[in-house]
This record gives sequence, C-alpha cells and structure tokens, in this order.
Amino acid sequence: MTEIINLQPEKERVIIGGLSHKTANFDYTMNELKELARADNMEVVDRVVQNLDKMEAATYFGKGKVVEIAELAAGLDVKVLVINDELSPSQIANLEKQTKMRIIDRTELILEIFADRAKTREAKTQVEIAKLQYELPRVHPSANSLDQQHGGGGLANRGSGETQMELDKRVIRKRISELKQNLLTLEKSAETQRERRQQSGLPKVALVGYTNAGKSTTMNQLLAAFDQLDADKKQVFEKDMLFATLDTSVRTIQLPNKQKFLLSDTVGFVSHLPHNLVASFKSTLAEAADADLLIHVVDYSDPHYREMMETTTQTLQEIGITNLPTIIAFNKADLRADTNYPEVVGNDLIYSAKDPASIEKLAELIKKRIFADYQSVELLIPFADARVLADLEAHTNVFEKDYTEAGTRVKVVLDPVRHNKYQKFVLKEKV
Ligand SMILES: Nc1nc2c(ncn2[C@@H]2O[C@H](COP(=O)(O)OP(=O)(O)OP(=O)(O)O)[C@@H](O)[C@H]2O)c(=O)[nH]1
Ligand SMILES: [Mg+2]
Repeated sequence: MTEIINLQPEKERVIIGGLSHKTANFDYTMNELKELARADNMEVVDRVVQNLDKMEAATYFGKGKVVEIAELAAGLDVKVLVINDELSPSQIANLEKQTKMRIIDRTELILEIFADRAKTREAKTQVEIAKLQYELPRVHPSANSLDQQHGGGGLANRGSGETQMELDKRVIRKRISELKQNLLTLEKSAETQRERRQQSGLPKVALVGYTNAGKSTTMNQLLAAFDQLDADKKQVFEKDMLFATLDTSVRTIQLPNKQKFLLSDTVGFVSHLPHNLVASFKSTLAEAADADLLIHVVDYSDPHYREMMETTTQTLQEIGITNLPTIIAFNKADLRADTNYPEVVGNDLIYSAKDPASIEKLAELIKKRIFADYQSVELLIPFADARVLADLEAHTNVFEKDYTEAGTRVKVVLDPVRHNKYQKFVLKEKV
C-alpha cells in the first residue's frame, strides 16, 4: 500500500500522567493512554506518576508534584499534559494555570480520536453529541470563545459573564437536542434494515472485542474464504490503529453447504470509555445485542490480553449485553513463538486471522454452534401449499428445488420450529 508522506501534521510532544493508587491495573492503563495519545498524533516524551490514595480535589496531583511537572515541562519544552483519568472542569482550570500547560484528560482524548475517525453521518452525530455533553459542564465564564468574541471588555461587559455562560450553555443544549433528533432518524433507518435482516431468519453472529484485536481482519478473511461472489466489494476497513472501525457492518456469509448466517463487525473497546460515548454508540452496538452468537476477538499476542478481555466484558455489560453464547477467539497466534494454531480449546479457538486453516476452523466452530439444531431435509410441497414454499424461500435456506407433478420438491435447511411445523411434507430427513 502506498502512503502519502509529509501530509501528517507535526506530532504534538506531550507528557502523560496519572495517579497509581487510584486505578486498578495502573501500568496497563498508562500504556493504553500512551497508545491513545499516539493514535491522536502525539509523541509521548515522558510520564509522571504519583502514588496518592485519592485525587487532590483542586489539582488532581498533590501540590509538590504540580510544581515538579511544571519544571519538567519547561525543561523539555512540552506544552501538553495528558491525564489518565477524567478531571473536573475546575481541576483542569487549576492545573492549566499552575503548570502553564494545556491539560487533556482521558475522556477528551478518546473523544478527539473518535471525532477524527468518524466517517458516516451516524458515527459523526454520535461523537458530536458525546463531545458536547462533555463540554457542557466545562463552559466557563472566563474560558469560552463566545465570551471573548462578544465581550469587548470594559464596563459594558462587566457582570455579563454569568449571562453569557448561560447563553453558551443554552446553545449547546439546543444543539445536543437537534443532534439527538437527527440521530433518531438515522437510527430508525438502521432499525428498519435490522428488522428486515431479522425477518430473513438467518442466524446472527457478531464480532466484538478490544480495539485493534483483529475483528475486521477476521470478517474480511471469512468473507474471502466463503463468499466468493463479490468478496472484494464487501471487505471492511482494517488497519493497525485504535478505533479503525466505528460503524457496524453486516455481511452475509454462505458456507459450502449453503447454510448462511449474518456476520457483523463492531466498534472496538478500550478501558474507561467515556460513559456518554458508550451511551451514544448503544444503537450501533444493537447488532451485537441481538446476536445469536458473539465472537469475542482477543489479541493473544498482547501481554495485556487478559485485561483487554475484562475491559470488553465490562463494556458489553454496560450496554446490557450479557450471557450471550460466546466463542472466545484468541487471535494473532502467529506472533507468539510458543503457540500452535489453529487449536480448539473447549468452546474457544486459538488462531490467526491471516491463516486460512484458522479461518476454516473458526467457520466450523460457528457452524457447530449456530446450526446445532438445524437439519437439512427434503420436502415435497403440493402446489396447493404455495404459502409454505414462499415462507421457505423467504426465510430459510433452500438449496435444491425441482418441480414434479405432485408438487415442488425442495432440499432445505430447517430450524427446529419449521422442522416440526412442516413435518407432514418431509420426504427424507438428514439429506
Ligand atoms: N500478525 C497478525 N496481525 C493481525 C492478525 N489479525 C489482525 N492483524 C492486524 O492487526 C491490526 C488490526 O486489525 P483490525 O482487523 O483492523 O482490528 P479491529 O479489531 O477491527 O480494530 P478496531 O476496528 O480498531 O476496533 C491490522 O494491522 C491487522 O493486519 C493476525 O492474525 N496476525
Ligand atoms: Mg475494525
């Protein structure tokens, strides 16, 4: 692939910082913060850590540490400090004043990355809502642009800060409600599409997991292996970067025995995803919520893969996705020297999305799980029962069809309910 060079803006040099006592898995979250900063085109030149039981109400770090950071930053000529937690508006204001640096907290950083990556109208709207909700309590009389634009200073403007701030907040609230309205309309058409798919009667499988685990790659390889018709056209975007995917894509996969299922690729997770953002993306993740089977893709080559799994489970819980049948798919086994793959372990799989034998194995596991109760049968449907044929053609997998004098003879894969219902038409079981 060709890369256009020199178009990237210069990297912002930043220091990252956090409180080590406050956060579980502190090292992991700091490494993750570094990756997030890099994803936002920053270069991390140093990190500062303080071991505090709880964050300092006014300045997050303790007083001494703040002085130390200001000196360090001056020495390194760094103007931005990225904090591992979400800060209150006043903590940000105080820290900015005392360090003379721009402060970015974890939430703002994640929101910036999402805003940068959002491509479709739905994703853009979702991110903008989350951003405005984050900004709303942070509108500050002295630190807002509207105030500076309108207030010329001097007597006329004295005492109007409060009013101006209220005005700004009202504008933001109005914008949020407009965007929510737009989103509703967008979601409705997504909902209609989903309903249509629901009626197709095909089983639904969703890829979920931590960002960069290889969900999109897995989807593309399944498409390439099984849906030869127009695989290239339907490939989804995959890339070695955080949050490459923000929108859910759904594709139909057809296995060699003509059984079909729907596969969806979803947004990846990271720890402490901002609450507003998760809420905003809830509808995008609805595909996962009504799946018959989840494939939880894990980057098995990452030393922190266990924490990443935990993060994924927690985020799914937060949006109400619990207790769905799941295959844990331990990906990127090719990057581990000590691991054989593909290897099935109980319900789960160790594999590499880039290895055809692995993809074959994954498809086999999916098939076993979702089609366990399905059976291929041969039916003879008298012409008088045209409605039965119409139902089969619309909702099941008819893979052979002949017209005979007695009626239409079909070979079809039936779910248990239809199998029972159409028992009287069965010519032969297990074809
Ligand atoms: N070596 C190796 N690299 C892989 C494998 N699977 C995926 N990758 C790479 O991992 C990177 C991320 O893959 P994606 O498929 O975009 O990951 P994702 O889970 O969709 O990520 P988000 O959309 O950001 O949540 C890409 O550079 C892939 O080429 C694998 O089995 N082995
Ligand atoms: Mg992806």
